[in-house]
Amino acid sequence: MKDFIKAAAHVKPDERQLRLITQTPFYAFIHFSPNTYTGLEWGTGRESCDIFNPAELDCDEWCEAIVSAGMKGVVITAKHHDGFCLWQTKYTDHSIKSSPYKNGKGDIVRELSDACRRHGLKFGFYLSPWDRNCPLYGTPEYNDYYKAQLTELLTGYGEIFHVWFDGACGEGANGKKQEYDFDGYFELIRRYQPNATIFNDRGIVRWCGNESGTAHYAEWSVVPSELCPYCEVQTGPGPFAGSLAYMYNTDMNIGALSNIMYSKGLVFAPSEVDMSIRDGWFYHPEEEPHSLDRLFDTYLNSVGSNTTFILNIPPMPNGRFDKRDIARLKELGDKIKSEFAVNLAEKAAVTVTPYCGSDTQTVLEIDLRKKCSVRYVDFCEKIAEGQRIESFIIQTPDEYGTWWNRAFGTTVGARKIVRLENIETDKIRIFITSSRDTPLIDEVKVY
Ligand code: FUL
Repeated sequence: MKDFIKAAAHVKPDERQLRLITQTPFYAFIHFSPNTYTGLEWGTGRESCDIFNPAELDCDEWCEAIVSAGMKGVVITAKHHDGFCLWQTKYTDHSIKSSPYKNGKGDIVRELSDACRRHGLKFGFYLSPWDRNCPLYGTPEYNDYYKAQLTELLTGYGEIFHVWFDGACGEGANGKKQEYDFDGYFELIRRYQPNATIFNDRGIVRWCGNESGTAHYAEWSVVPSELCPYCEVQTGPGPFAGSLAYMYNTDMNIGALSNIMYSKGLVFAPSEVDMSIRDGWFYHPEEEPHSLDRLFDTYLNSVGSNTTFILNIPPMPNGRFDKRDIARLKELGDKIKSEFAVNLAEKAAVTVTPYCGSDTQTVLEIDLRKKCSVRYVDFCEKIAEGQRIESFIIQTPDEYGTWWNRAFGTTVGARKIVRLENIETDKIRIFITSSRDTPLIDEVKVY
């Protein structure tokens, strides 16, 4: 058991995963398709291309709004389940070329990828495997069609940072379901965009298990290989290896010891929280953007809880973002900036002491050198070396020097932001109460 726990502590991200979780943890999603015009969330695939005409489309405006929220990239639905393609694909007429937009000459994937470069944003795409329009769907030939489209997107639009695969697999136009060739799809991405990360409900970046913006109570990037068959297995089997066939992302304790000891081996697969700024993924005029508090809480619960965060903003039928969404994005960006503006630990003295001689329990004491009002403790593990911390406590002393527990936490990983209720203190302890190997804290910030 001991050796297995140690091995679990040394399961590491690959370069792509590391880049995403440390450099691009917050990015935008854009859902845009005939659904924007019909009010549906899942199009039937029988929509006329004539309805798609975003005459006032302005990808620079999208990018400015996205940048204002502090996001670092964009992923657009190049094709959603209705099969309508937003780019000039050679393989179907159910696309922008049959629409009135720019007299059939438009290419929104091109417009957005160019705008992203102008605004310093990374660009990625969603290509729905489920296609309710394509007559080939449900046959082996569909996988060739899908791969041909994937190749167009991977080779025609510059650097792609993230490719998003939806797990949905419904019936197509002929009533049949499709067996997706994910191995083949992934192989193409590796060939043409070796630096891209891949989202899939079962890894390489995996689904957090809900669409309401909540990381798990303990969010582990080290999970059983049974859950993420496309990731490299980095350990031997757990001491009780058996079957975890029942396990899915919606389970609450995916990476917990009580679970991984039954696995056949462990992989590194960070989780991504996906949520829309409004209830729907597509634009519905009657919906309002979520409150600033809800969005900021989600940010703390995702980026601040060892997951990445993809936040959807749906364009309106005219191709613009709703002014209410633009304003909310800016408020969110401003709030993130102002809450994390002054790092009180910048000049602090930090001492690290093993607790009672244990190398897996450690006390980090941060001497802020003067009384401050503390709202957040923000710290991370050296995630390139793996994820180790199981639990921690934040403590501050009272006027007699007695240390009191102020907050409890579980995992840390790439980043943990702990919210405190404006505690007046000059000293803080992060007491790592359990770790799978010597905890390696990379950075501690206090706000
Ligand atoms: C789901 C899809 O079915 C929704 O329409 C949306 O695209 C969401 C992000 O993923 O699985």
